[in-house]
Amino acid sequence: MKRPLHPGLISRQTDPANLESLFSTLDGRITQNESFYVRSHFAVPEIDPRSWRLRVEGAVAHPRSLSLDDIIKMPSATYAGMLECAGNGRAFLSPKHEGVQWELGAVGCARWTGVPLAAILEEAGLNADAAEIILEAADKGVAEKTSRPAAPIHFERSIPVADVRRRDVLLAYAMNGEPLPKAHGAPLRAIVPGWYAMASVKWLTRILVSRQAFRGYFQTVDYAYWSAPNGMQPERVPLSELAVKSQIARPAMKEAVPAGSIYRVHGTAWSSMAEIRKVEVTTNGGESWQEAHLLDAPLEHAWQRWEYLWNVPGARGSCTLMSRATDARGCVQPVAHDRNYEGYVIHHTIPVSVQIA
Ligand SMILES: Nc1nc2c(c(=O)[nH]1)N[C@H]1C(S)=C(S)[C@@H](COP(=O)(O)O)O[C@H]1N2
Ligand SMILES: [Mo]
Repeated sequence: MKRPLHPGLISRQTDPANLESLFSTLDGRITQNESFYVRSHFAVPEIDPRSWRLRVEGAVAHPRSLSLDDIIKMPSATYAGMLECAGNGRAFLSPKHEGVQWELGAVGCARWTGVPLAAILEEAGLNADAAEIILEAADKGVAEKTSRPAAPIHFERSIPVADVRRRDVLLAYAMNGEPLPKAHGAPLRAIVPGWYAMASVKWLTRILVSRQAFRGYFQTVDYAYWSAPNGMQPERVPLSELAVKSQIARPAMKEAVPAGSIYRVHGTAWSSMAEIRKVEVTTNGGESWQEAHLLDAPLEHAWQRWEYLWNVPGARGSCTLMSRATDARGCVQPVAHDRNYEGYVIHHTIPVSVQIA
């Protein structure tokens, strides 16, 4: 029997397909491949895994051209790592921001298997003056935020050399024990844990070691924000680290909750390279907050599930819930969106209104 392509996903855009997961169906800590959100800027590229090569070039002693077999034969690593799109939650912003109108589901956590990027760079021999690693992909098209007609560009993104090791960057060929699905970057994608997922480049074709800071479209025009430290000239800075955040899976927005019941409010929480210290829940629009129970032990690159047993009032009416995470560094979710990030880094406490019925 042929499995439907995306049964558990909500379409947010077609051509290319952009799909979000139903966060309200959150169950285990790991998101299944069929339910994992898909965020692609261009059409899925046609790649024949037999002729596919990963080129490793630039400021290295031994440039390489690796087949998928070469990569699979290297010592592998596996970890549970979450990905969140930098635009997750954009639909809740007011005023509206342009871009895909993601609600809660442009986020997930999967087990990735692959080769550490550090091992590949070690084999190639980084030059002493190597500064950044540019991850170049096979997909290509005309960038959205350019005046047309413009030449097509490839999707590409860079990471500083120091972050490759510090963040356990992986070149993954398997997702939850299955070969990496096409939509998620087959045959090989990067996983950059702790960063917004635009850095986790899919359909990799080239690792280019650069001596300069890369200024590509997807880290200057898109997926970047204006910064002007100490009155300096404003410049575009690439988005990178995930901000501390929690989300409520249930109740879902506008759900009817039985009056007088005990209701299990639950969700997940995460932060970049820091464990979650606590999650608090309000059921009265922020007047008072109660501490939720963390269900998962901290695991470096994964999210943590939490729950709170709510004594639902006996009287009918409407109610506003919110959750608020604090990480081990003391970072707390803010009450409002920071507009300097435009339609990205949406991690404020998002209200969930329910009907007590
Ligand atoms: N080559 C390529 N890599 C990409 C993208 C893309 O469009 N092309 N989208 C990025 C963005 S914005 C996100 S949020 C994640 C989504 O990964 P997923 O589709 O596996 O969930 O992939 C990133 N890697
Ligand atoms: Mo994204």
